Amino acid sequence: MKKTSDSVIEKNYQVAKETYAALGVNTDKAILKLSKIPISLHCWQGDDVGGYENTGTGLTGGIQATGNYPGKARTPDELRSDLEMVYSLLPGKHRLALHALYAETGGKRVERTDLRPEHFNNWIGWAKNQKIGLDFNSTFFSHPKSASGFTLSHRDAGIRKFWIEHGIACRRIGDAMGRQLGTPCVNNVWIPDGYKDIPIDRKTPRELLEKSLDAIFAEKLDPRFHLDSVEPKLFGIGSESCVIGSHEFYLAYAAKNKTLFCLDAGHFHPTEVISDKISAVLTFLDEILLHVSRGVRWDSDHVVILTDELEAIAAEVVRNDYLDRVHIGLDFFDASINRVAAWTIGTRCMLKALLIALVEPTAKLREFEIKEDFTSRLAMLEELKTLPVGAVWDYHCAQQGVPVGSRWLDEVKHYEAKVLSKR
Ligand code: RNT
Ligand code: ZN
Repeated sequence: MKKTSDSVIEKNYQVAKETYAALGVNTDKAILKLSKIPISLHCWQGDDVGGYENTGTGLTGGIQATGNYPGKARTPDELRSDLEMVYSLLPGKHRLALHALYAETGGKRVERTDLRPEHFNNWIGWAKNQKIGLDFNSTFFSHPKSASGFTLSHRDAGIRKFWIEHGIACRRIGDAMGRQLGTPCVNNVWIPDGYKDIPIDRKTPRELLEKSLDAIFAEKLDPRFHLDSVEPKLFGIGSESCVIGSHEFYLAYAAKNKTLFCLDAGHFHPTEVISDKISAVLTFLDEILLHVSRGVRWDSDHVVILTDELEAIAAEVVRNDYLDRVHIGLDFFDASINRVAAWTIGTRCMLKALLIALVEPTAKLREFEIKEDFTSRLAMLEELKTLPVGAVWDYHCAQQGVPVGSRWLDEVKHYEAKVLSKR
């Protein structure tokens, strides 16, 4: 296929710029703003949430990566190489979210309670070189001590203690990351705890979970380097009837304890959307974390694409001026396609959705709404959908020195032939 030439990209941009200017939108400003929004890429798309710890349990916790596309990253070095490829295809500077099971322990078995910042030295050094920030997640799954499906809310005090110590160790790691990289590390807690079938007692495990979280968060950490976040969900595989860390539980916990709250797009009833929840929770909370994902019929963690909901999420963040209060992270894992492409598609779509929001004539739409002219509001929203935002996106990519249009795919195919297929 013939590729768009630079002069066409430039010409198309000038037309688009005039089109948007007629609506009072400055596209130069929009792309400048977009270039400063970091997306936190999730390391676990690169190896199907496997990690390099080898506890022998495989992936547990009621989440699942399906597919066996060749080329998955078998070592942290391979994962970093794949990530460098992805970052080279994205306009802007982004971040990386790690999970505790991506520690590098030099071949020694280090228990999760004993993980220390030094086990992430390679990651931190690499992040410094790449000039990217790191976020973190403690790992409460894929471990013999989570085999019962319970961790921080387990009735056994010994098991709870183990996971509390893991949580504490991870906060120190996150704090070290934040200090060394000079940007706050968002440290997210998600636990799988829950019952497959109808429990008699939902109260005791929730009370235990509160106590465990309090113990983990007891040590005060400087928010300039470290931010705590808690992530609820509706159900998992094997926890269909009751999840201990449910929405109400964590929303109340976050409000009371001033932690961040994580909204994962796949963690609600299928007709519920997180776009509608952002302003609701930010009326009361200072900051939130997003796990942008795409559930297909269930919390399936499909690759993020440019859906109406993705556009709505971006629009909520941009229209309400929440960019400083919303940490945008991704959370999907597809093992059925090229994993580097999966990351690239999802992140580029997230950025495109933000761009669409940034070139929206929001003031005009707001005016219609205030005047109760809902006819004009609807009409304009629909007209906006076919404006030439693609030309603005292409120009932005060209300006940032990253592939325009589907050219990125050629690079991924080349990388696949040269690197991934040899694994
Ligand atoms: C699980 C949560 C959680 C995980 C990652 C791997 O349903 O979404 O965020 O996907 O921690
Ligand atoms: Zn998530």
